[in-house]
Amino acid sequence: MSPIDKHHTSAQQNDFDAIIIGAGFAGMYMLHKLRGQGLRVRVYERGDDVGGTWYWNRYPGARCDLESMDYSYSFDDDLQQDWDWQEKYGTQPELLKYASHVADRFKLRSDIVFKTKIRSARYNKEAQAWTITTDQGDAVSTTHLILATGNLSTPQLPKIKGVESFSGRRLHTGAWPHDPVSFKGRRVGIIGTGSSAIQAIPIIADQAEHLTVFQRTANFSIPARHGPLSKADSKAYKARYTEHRATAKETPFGIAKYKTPTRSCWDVDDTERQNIYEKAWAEGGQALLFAFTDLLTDSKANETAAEFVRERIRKAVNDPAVAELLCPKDHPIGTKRLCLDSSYYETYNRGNVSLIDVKNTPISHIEADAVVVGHDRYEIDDLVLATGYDAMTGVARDMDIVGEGGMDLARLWAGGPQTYLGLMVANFPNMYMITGPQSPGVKSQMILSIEHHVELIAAIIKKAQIPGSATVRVEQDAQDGWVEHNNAVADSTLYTEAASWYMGSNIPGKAQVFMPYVGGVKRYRAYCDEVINDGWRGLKFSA
Ligand code: N01
Repeated sequence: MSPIDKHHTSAQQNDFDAIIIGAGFAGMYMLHKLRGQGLRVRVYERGDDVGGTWYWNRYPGARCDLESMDYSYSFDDDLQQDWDWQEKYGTQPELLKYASHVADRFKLRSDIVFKTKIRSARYNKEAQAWTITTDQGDAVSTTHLILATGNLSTPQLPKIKGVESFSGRRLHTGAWPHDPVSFKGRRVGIIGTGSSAIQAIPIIADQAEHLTVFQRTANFSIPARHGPLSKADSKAYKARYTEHRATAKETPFGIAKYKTPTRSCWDVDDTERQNIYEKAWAEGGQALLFAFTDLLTDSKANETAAEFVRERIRKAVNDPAVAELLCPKDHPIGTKRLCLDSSYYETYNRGNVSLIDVKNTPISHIEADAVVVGHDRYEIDDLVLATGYDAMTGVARDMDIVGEGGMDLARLWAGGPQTYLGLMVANFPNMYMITGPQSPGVKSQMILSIEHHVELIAAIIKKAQIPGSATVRVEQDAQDGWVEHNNAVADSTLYTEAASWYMGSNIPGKAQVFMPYVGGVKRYRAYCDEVINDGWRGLKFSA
């Protein structure tokens, strides 16, 4: 008899009403919410403290690309009024401090088991329970299972020959050491030019003797224009917090100031269009993408914005050949996550920074002390891997999650994720995902989407507590309809033209399917409201 079977035959009642995997912003709020409903809840977290993304991503320059006043919890007015953000965009240390403050304030840590990784989760129909096993050898049962595992939490080593044999310091941005890392006097190589690298490069360049950047795909980046947050600005925002939070829910991205655009790019002449882009560039942040209705649906419209940014890159970088290499030309702007930076392009004007194109001549292999590209050998002391994540579905591949009828989640999703609203999966009863694939999560202000999902899950669980409703299943038709809708919305945009982690393109062998919901926050929330008003259409509650 396996430990799992033994556990079930001896248990009269499940150990917990709910188990939550992950103690980032999603897991913390879910714990607070369910405890408030009187449930017995346990959270498992592989790190040794709360914070999720902000616990792991300690690379130099790590900060949020959404403004702190928006990227924060709204569920408790006292919390949002009491907490004072110091800078416009939260730094990783400040965000981690905020997570810790929330954990203290709501006394969350007593129900979180740290330094524990979940190995497997299996549904047992007879026991009406999930059994969870951990890397510490525990097996516990729960009525409800909630994956608060994040979308970018499975760091990827690049599939480059010899990467394991590098004998200097090898650092992945998503699993950065906790002790400070100094690059003073070091020859550093960095692979990757996504959001993480674009934040880290200017800071590493400032310290290192020499920094060599290995770029496969140039990315569009916009100045963050970040700086200190004045007490007066913070106070004014807080005075209208309720209104800002409500407005955010009516926008595509979940940010109050990025309203749904109303004009096509072709409604204005070239001069006015240029002025609008100039204004968005001066404002910084994601504003540029919300300038017109058709930037992400019409290639020609998109090209007007893309060329505007390329012109800014050419102006910022002194060497025309380097500038041209930094100009993205193989994907529409905004179809990969738009990066925000502080002096990224200008960093290439420094004498101690070189840019190596590894698109035309890929990195052939890595040796103990060098990265080899074709016939060229770049000797380095430290190798920084800013090579991203097995995004959105990586966790399903990492854990052994088995639902009804022996259905294996990783196998089910081998051809791309299948979910109902990015929230639940057919044949996985009482299992929920916070900002799962096919929900707007990563294409929105994440904490707003987390709060929405936490509240939906809490409401489903409340309904399941009514006698005779304990098991919640997704109807296959409802799921198929949502998958079809998700794909149709993505296909009506330019998003599918980019080889991005949204598409799974960064992981060799992964199905190329567009994963997030890009219909926008407002539309998604309206759809969910309809589902609820229709008696939780698509969900079946049974004894
Ligand atoms: O990862 P990425 P990231 N040889 O996947 C390159 C969020 N985030 O950690 O594009 C050479 O974007 C790869 O090249 P290519 C944000 O949502 C947010 O930077 O595949 N290069 C790419 O350049 C973001 O989108 C914040 O051709 C290789 C890079 O590595 C997401 O996290 C900050 C390679 C990976 O870029 C992920 O960002 C940071 C190889 N074999 C991150 N393999 C903020 O809030 C991979 N690459 C600000």
